[in-house]
Amino acid sequence: MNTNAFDIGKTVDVDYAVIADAKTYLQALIDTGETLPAGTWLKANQENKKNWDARLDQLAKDDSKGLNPESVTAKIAELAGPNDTYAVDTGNVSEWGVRGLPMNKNQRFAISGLFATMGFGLPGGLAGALSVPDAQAWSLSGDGGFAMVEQDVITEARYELPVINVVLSNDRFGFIYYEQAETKQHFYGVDLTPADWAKVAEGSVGSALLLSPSTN
Ligand SMILES: Cc1ncc(C[n+]2csc(CCOP(=O)(O)OP(=O)(O)O)c2C)c(N)n1
Repeated sequence: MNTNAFDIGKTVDVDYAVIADAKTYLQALIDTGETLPAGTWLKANQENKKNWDARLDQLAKDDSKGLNPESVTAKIAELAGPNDTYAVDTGNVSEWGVRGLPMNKNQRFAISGLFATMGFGLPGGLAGALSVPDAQAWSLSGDGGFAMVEQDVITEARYELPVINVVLSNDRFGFIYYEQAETKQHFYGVDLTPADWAKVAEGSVGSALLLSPSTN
């Protein structure tokens, strides 16, 4: 289902194509009043989803190995307002964002879907603040993606766009590190020199905070 016919069947063959806005179409389906009995597939996946949510909650509470990304997204979920915007960078951080950021109200989520361009998060946050000025704009980046465009925080300050930029630092190109690990390659070009991005931002605009498990 897509509003753009060109995108249908592009990456996977489809049995049944619908050219429509998902929200409108799903509502129209619900409005038919027709239902199917819950089969084993549905029940198994409802159970999977319950287990998965419990697992994410468990990780969010576990700081035994440092600050988990799940703890960070759980905190954002707690603070996020109904119209907030999230701009999420490319990398493992994309997965953390998809898993942890609430999209249950009128929040909007932007990601570099087609090109997977690193460095998308910070300017995306700026766009969020400009697009929905009466809500909180968030950006979520890995340290690699943030390092590419860090100077954009100066632009945010210049135009008084109060974006909350969250940087998940793991001192590596995490996504590529795991790709190399999974495909049993030697690690090459995936380690980043540790930098305190909170201090860099503080030097640029005056305020930033380094979070760790000991930060309340
Ligand atoms: C401009 C650009 N360069 C390289 C890549 C390939 N790439 C995809 S994810 C990634 C690593 C991202 O690292 P980081 O921003 O630190 O986030 P993490 O995966 O650690 O969460 C790289 C190099 C890309 N998608 N875009």
